[in-house]
Amino acid sequence: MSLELERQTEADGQQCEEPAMTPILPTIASPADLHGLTDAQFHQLAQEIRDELVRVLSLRPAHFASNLGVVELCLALHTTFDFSKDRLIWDTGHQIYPHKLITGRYQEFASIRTKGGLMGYPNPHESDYDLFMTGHAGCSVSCALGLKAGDRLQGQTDRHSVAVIGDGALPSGIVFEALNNAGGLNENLLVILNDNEMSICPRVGALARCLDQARLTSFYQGGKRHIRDIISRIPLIGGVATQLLEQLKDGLKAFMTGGMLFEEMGFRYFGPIDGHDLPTLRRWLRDVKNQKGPILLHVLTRKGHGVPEASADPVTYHTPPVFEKIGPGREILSLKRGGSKAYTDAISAGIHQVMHEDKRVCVITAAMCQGNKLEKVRADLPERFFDVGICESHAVAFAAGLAKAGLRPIVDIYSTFLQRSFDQIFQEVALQNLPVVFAMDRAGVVGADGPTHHGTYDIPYMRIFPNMVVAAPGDEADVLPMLRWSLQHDGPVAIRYPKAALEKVERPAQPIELGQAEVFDWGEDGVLVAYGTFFATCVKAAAQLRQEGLHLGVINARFCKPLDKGTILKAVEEQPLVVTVEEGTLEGGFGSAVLEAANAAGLDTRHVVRLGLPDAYVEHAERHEQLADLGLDVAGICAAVRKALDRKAAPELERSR
Ligand SMILES: Cc1ncc(C[n+]2csc(CCOP(=O)(O)OP(=O)(O)O)c2C)c(N)n1
Repeated sequence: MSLELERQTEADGQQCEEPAMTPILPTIASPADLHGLTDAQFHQLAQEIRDELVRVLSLRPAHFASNLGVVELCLALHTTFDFSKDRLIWDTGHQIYPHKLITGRYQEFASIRTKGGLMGYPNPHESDYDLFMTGHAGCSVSCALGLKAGDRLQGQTDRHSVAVIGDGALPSGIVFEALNNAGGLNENLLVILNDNEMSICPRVGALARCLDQARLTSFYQGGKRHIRDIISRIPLIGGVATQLLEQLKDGLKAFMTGGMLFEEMGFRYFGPIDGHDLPTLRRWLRDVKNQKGPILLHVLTRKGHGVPEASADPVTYHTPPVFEKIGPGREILSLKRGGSKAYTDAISAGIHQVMHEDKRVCVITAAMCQGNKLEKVRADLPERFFDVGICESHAVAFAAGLAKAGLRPIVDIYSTFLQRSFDQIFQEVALQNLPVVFAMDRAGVVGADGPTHHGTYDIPYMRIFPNMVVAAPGDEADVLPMLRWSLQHDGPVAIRYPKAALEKVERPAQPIELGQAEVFDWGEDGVLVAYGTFFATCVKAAAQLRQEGLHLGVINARFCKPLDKGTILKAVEEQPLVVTVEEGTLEGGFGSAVLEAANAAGLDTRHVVRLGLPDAYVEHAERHEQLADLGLDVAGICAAVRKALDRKAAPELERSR
């Protein structure tokens, strides 16, 4: 290796001037305005960015600790490269707020994650500095490599390509596919590993141990100086001997720093360096900027840096609830926890219970122990709790193995992230008819995270497999019985539930039976067929319509596949109006299943109305705003019924009761 990059991570030794009194952040309209700032001004700017993060993010839940941790890295990147032409991809995109603040979006920053405001993730509609709209982890290296190869093929060889990836996202399978490809192509690509020792929860797996090894910097720094000394003291060696010693040095360096893995994959590994020391960061970035081939720069940061509570408890402060701002010593004054219990609470409590009832039951999360609320299970039953990291495809194939071995795995993954595992759901689970239960969290609209995170597509992507049971509890009362039932079923079962507060519909208990809907009320003027937790909303809508003199029945469908044809097709045959209601895309969803079954039975379906998510990406907003805009709240369902019944008055749609 020719370049001598062995530098200490101490500050340049430049003297810090007194911080300027006038705020700097409001004057940064684009990264070009960063040029010419002194070290003291950069220091002040970093502080102002953190203050702005605290000011805005204390008002609403948002990614907090990850953004505090990348302030210096963001400033260093934007002062070393020109991302108006160079390429920058922040993996996942949840840590992009400092980047937004210095790329022309400071004035709008207070609107972040609100309806009509800035998105909490990269968004090319907002700025040319955001190249992809993302929110799922692991694709940065692939995209940056593709951009580099694409630019090169079009003669734009002066464009640099940079991916910043966290140590939590690093173990994703796709990252290794990309590293392998990059090492093979030998493209000039810079991958920055932002190592803060955390995913959302503490990072897991063997790679974590490898990175921990890299933190033994004092040993490494001392070791490499020692080797350099030895080489320089050997007189008059040349040719092969020098080369061998250089190779030995590189090998030892990589081994000692945990970078061997990357070196083996064709990357030159540099670091680890202090990611909060801006002069050091800038110097290293300048050094690696014009190196040839793929480079990995290992940067050590601290999640929550600059806010003591956030750095001490990065799990809570990954996305904290609303909090009271900073006290005199920059501490957070109080977190405002609270709110009602959600479906995730009921499912995780149910999982805990069934794991006690049946020793064969295991649970698998893909780095979402906190989001899935599985902390109690992890503490109580660690042997049957598996956090596999951000590796959804692996999670599903691993569950298939557990099932084949005779266990009863529950794969607890958000609907949107489970998309990663589509092929493993098909081949390793469905095709083998293995008893794997998919607990699909966040199925439906999720509010402020927006289009990358809505659980929109799981009904269609699950119902296409012949032997997959596709189910959804209608309310809280259905949750535990459905979970228990699913574990008795001899084949795969997918259960979806939304990011919503628990609701309970008062009624006598009706046991869960395969493919059986629950008729809550049959109705006279029509029937609302709810798939999932819109059951409670439909009961409220029916009550409201009753006051207007309309008697709408309500069916809690419980199963999309197998569909309760006996009940639902009877409704299509007998009722003047059938409204299907689901919290998923209408393209191939529950309503489509009803139409397909009715069509196959030769029934007239002109009086079947489907309510659900449109064939469009739903923007970020509060969940209740999204449901209202989509006509999926009580008012929307009532309006749809009124409209349909007016239409029904037209002679060609008139049906006898
Ligand atoms: C495919 C996928 N699975 C899960 C998540 C949820 N998630 C968002 S951020 C995150 C942790 C990422 O850790 P890391 O990459 O180290 O970034 P950090 O927050 O530590 O800076 C996870 C698991 C996701 N965004 N995408």
